[in-house]
Amino acid sequence: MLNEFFPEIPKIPYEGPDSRNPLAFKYYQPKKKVGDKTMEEHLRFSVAYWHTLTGTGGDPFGVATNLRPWLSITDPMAQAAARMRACFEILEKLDVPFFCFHDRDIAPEGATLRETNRNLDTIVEQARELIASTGKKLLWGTACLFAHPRYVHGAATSCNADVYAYAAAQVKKAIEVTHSLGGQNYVFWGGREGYDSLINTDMGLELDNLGRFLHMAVDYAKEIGFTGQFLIEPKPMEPTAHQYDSDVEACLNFLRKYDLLPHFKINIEQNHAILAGHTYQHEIYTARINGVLGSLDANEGAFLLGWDTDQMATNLYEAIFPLYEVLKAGGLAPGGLNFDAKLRRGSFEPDDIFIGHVAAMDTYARALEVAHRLLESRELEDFVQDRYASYRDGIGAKIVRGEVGFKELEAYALEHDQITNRSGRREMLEAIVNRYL
Ligand code: XLS
Ligand code: NI
Ligand code: NI
Repeated sequence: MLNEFFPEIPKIPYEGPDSRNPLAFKYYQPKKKVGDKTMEEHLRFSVAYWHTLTGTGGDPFGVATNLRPWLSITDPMAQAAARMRACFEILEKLDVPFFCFHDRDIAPEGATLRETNRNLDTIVEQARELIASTGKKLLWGTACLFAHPRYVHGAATSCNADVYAYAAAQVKKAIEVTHSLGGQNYVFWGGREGYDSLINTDMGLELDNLGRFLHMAVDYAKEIGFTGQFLIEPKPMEPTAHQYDSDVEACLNFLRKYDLLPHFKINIEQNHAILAGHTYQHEIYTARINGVLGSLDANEGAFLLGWDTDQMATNLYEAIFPLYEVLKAGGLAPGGLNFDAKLRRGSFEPDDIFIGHVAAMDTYARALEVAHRLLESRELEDFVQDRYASYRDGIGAKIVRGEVGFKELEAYALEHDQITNRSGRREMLEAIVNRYL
């Protein structure tokens, strides 16, 4: 096992619910069966490179705080290589099977695009060897089309065609790299694909250009034989005032309009859902009933703050219904649960990386078991089924079968205008859920 950067951290053991050790699992047991699959197969955990390896702890008001063993290495490429080794040490010690990255998380930009691509190739070669020797896998790759100043006005929605071309070159390379590492998905999060103000924006052209861009990606993937799942990740705002892929429904509309629906599924993030004014469950449910549930960015936003705080998920209750939806959808694969989550700025010591992931992994493991028992019991399912019973025969069945129009319904209503409703019993149902915690 790799043991270069965190020598004091052992491979995280399972000690069970009575353990008081922050560096031990209380609930997560990869091989434990929950229904017909193991926890590991259900949850498909992934470490997010940008937060866990590249993140600094800096925020808009303060500088970096994170103490990381590789920061003493000053040469950028040597530091990048050290971070990649540290990534695999973290994956092994946490028993996390997957990781995800943006191109620029893993290797630094050079002075030219050619040099940048060479830097990337060097680190990708190293990642390939580490994948081969550890058996870890790439859940998804993506391109960072938002950090560099060239993307100040967007990438595939930039007003500047040279920027559009550069973004295309970058995504082309990122898809190649993802393909070469056996990546199971490829994500598009349009950080700056939106606008700051409509006063200087041609929204129609920008959206058409984004549609064209994604078609080029689909065509190129086909050309090189990349069969991983393409995912689009909605977020309503930040850093833009409005991001075009604002929520699952907006993505569905966009994908349908530009004829991209057959090629894309959705990567849903809790913090983005709540920024859009939705629950995580709402977004996953919407994706599920439209057949586009792809993958999850598993984090937790602060309900009182209006930005993407990307916290490690530790709120058990909030994790239950998202997993209930995943179970109803029949699972996430080839997607997974990617910890797009960073430690709080005050949690800056190296072992916080492990403490934070263990806390979140245990939260989801426990939530999975609760969601599974709840679904198996059918207590909620039966109630909901019964609530809509009026659509199973009589006039309801005729509505569902499309056999009646307004005239027939009027004739029916004239004969049945003394209506009785039944209670929705929300409080009773919430109390039922509490029995499963
Ligand atoms: C930012 C996004 C980003 C994507 C990948 O808010 O969550 O991290 O997941 O580009
Ligand atoms: Ni994300
Ligand atoms: Ni995010």
